[in-house]
Amino acid sequence: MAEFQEISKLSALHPKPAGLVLQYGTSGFRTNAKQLDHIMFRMGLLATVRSKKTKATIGVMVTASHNPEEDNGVKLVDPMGEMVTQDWEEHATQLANADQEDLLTALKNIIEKEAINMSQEANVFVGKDTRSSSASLSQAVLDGVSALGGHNYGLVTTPQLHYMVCCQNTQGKYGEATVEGYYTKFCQAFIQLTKNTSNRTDDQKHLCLDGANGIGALKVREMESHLKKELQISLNNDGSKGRLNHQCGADYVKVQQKPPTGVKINPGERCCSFDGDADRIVYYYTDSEGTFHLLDGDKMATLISTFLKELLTQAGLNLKIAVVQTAYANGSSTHYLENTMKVLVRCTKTGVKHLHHVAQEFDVGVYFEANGHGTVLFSKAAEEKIQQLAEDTNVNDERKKAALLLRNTINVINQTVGDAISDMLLIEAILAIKGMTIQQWDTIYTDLPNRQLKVKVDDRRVIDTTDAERRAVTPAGLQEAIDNLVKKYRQARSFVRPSGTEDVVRVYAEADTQESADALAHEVSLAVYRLAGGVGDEPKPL
Ligand code: G16
Repeated sequence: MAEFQEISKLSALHPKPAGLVLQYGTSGFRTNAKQLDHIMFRMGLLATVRSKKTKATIGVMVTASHNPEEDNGVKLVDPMGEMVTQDWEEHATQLANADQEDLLTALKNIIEKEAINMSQEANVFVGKDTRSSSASLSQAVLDGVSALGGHNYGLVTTPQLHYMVCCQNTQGKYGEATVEGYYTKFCQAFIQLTKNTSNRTDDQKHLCLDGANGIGALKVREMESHLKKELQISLNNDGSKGRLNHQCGADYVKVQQKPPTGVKINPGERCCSFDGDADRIVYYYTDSEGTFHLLDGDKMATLISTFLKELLTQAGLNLKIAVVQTAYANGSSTHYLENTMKVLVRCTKTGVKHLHHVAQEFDVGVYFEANGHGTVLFSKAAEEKIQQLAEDTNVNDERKKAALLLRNTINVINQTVGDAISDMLLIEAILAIKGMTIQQWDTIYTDLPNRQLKVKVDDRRVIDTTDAERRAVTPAGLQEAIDNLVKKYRQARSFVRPSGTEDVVRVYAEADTQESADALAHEVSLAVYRLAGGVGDEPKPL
């Protein structure tokens, strides 16, 4: 076929370095940008055949999100804006690792296995973040799709690309498939939600935002006029001078448990940080003594699910609500959700794709990773019931008001994926409606002190886990060592897992005091270093 000749010709411009093996990880392929050119080209090919298979538009996002500037990555976005399915992740890994001369055979195998009609039209949306390597790498993706007509969106946040793929495949039902359509949809919902909170002062409308020197900063600037001053953002780390994710951004703030370097924060001021591609957000403030307080994904899940549960009760709607978390969820949050709020809590493996699928099992599924990546999913039936009630002329004022608030809440949420911009608008609206300060939100429950560390090992795949990553199955003796260390501390918990986005093993520990959490995290790191092939210097105490 002519297409295959074209692919042979173009693939020679994007050769695979011999011997390089990469895996489709937590969120696609991710490594140093220098190693990714052939991967991008091949993901362009794969997205095209995925599009033919699904007869729908497929997204390709070029980003390494929270990783450092020199890294990059790529992931595929499925028709409803969700992550690509597991069996296609496997196709992706196979295609990525085929030797240069075997590329066509690998591609033909996928086409055959999936029974793809190659004469079917294809449509691919390509987006990229602001990394310096993203321009040429997204061009490599476009080379992969060029024979079949892809659409280049240029600079967008990851969630904007997910949103546009969904809009395109729902013929505009979810919204207009443009960046402008995105701002219109979410900002209008925000204005509607906050319209009866007009006595808010400018101080209450003010939010200090760290854009991680990434694409989120550019997009917030573009969006600002749509907010009609109902949210007044002072933007730091807007990309004009600092480096992407360097001493700033959601991952830095969450892991280091401190504000971004160089940002002046007034005591009590409400602040938040995006990550490099704006799919994560965390909130924080410092108190009058200068102590830093973090409100992470767990705190957001709690605030949002409390708000939704109250509205569902007021609306008299019997819908099943659940919160989906991962092993990183602070023990206090799970305890509060289960015992005080009495909502169902589920735990999954790390990775939005895992949380998203579990959340789909409920009428209202609130999912958040502690690192600030999350959203809310409403089942079709739930949306219809809310819509009917909002339009019903025979219901009392209280139920009607609750139904209208629920309807606008649905519209302010990007249900395709965790989205820092949409989450920010939702949290800001909830705080405004409840007349709540960030300090009041923070006191809903108190986090157990915790610590996250990274350990470098020779091959992180030696660690295999089970029970939603809460227990290590291999290497031998590691879990036993962790169990024995955990016993030494009060209210303690710890687990380890290989990262799917960085070449490290992640260690998490929590306990009754910060000293204990730090000591436990250090001791567990040492166990990983000794039993799982640590490289470089032994981990030092904090
Ligand atoms: C990605 C995923 C998240 C995950 C994070 C860290 O986030 O989308 O679900 O929590 O990586 O994953 P890991 O611990 O496996 O490295 P992002 O914001 O980098 O796309």
